[in-house]
Amino acid sequence: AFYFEEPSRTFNEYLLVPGYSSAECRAENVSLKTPLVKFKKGEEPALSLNVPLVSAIMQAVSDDNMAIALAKEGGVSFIYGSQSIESQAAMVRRVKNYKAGFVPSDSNLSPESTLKDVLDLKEKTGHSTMAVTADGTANGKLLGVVTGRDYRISRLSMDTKVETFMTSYDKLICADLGTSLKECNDMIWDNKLNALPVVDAEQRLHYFVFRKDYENRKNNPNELLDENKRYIVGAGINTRDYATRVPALVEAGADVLCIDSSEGFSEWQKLTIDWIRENYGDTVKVGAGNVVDAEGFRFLAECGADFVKIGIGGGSICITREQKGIGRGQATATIEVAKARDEYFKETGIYVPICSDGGIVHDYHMTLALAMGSDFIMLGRYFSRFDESPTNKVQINGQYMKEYWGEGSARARNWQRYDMGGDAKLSFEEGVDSYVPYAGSLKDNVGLSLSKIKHTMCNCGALTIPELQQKAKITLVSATSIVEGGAHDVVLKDSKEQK
Ligand code: MZP
Repeated sequence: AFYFEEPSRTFNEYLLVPGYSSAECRAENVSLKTPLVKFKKGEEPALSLNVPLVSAIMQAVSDDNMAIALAKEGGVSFIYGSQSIESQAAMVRRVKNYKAGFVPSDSNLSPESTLKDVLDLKEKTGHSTMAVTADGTANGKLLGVVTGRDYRISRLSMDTKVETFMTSYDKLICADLGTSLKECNDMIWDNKLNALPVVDAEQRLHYFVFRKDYENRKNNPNELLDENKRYIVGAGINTRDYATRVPALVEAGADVLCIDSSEGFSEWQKLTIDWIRENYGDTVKVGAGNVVDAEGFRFLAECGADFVKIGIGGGSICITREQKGIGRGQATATIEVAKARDEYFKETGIYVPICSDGGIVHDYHMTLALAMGSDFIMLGRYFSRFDESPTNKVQINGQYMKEYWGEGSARARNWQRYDMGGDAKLSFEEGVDSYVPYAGSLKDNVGLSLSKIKHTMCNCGALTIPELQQKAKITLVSATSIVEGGAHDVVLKDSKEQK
């Protein structure tokens, strides 16, 4: 057997030691832009992230709703693959068709239409928002607007007639196509509207400007859109049904794919990438993984992966290490793979981004993962706690929780992620079904985490991620100094406040 010289370690065992910060080192000067897919020396990657966060390929994390919310903040979701090809492609399509405030001008809805009619059309067209007017045309009196998940929080039944809901939009004041966003917003405020329909010269309705959209967009320079002003979205695939799943996802508009496997150092991944290259050349971007050492990285890089994902057994819901005794501390795996990525770049001139996947507990773990060489980070538990995750919010002992379960749990039944090919289905679980404390909106939480990352980077004298990787000074910490790092030797007044 081969023995590694050093024990493998987790992020919790490390800290960053500050470096010199110049007066320039201010959070507002920090750029978190980072490559998502491989590129040649001197060239730009075909896809980049504005913030180094992607959401996990999991049922409890990444659906279309999450993807839109995260893209608005500059990251990317990978829509989970443990569902039918049709429903996964429909989720991708909904993200790609999402345009804030867009409504179809030929909806043909009338006051007699039911909420179900509206939702069916919304689903069919993939539009995020539907307008309902009194005579069913854009010229008619505006009765209501149906957006996102409104119907789930309302008490309306599917048979409710549209004329009985959302009648608060009783004024139809239109802006002309070409009116600036600022002018629209002024009209919204002056007329006490929540939304402003924008029409063309023939009075055809083109889109809505929402008060909230405007406010969000104004403060949101990170929003991640490709040339057509559509949100960027990823999707998970597996090493079994790729010949049918990949074409469906590509046709739906997925920008990037990722082979979702708990153990990626395998011929199955090579066969999957080979198939994609044979059929699509380099036009379809596909990440691969997961691996935890240099050998695994090189294998996948040579197979042609567009990025490589790192991590076995470190996920919060993962019991792979207990069940099978395989895995590696996430920090050690990241450090070794980053070194391999740099060597590969030196040798070939091809930079293959790496993604540390799983095991992030505190926000500073994100900064450590980046400093250790990760180009971006995949998170499951973190995103599952937000309003935008697809799971139920429940109250347990007076505290709000969200459900969060592993892809290797009996609940997810994502066996293809764990088996090694062939027909046999795995007979034991590698993940658990759990609760996580509800944390509020994605926007607020991501904003806070990124602010911490930026401030820490400034402490290290770095204004970009590559600069952080070059300048970071990282130290191992002893068990007793970890205790020193928290509040200690004081009696806390309110333990809830501390959390
Ligand atoms: P975390 O952010 O919750 O710590 O970890 C999320 C990651 O755990 C996922 O991106 C995936 O790689 C991994 N995962 C998902 N399901 C399981 C499982 O059931 C798992 N074992 O390990």
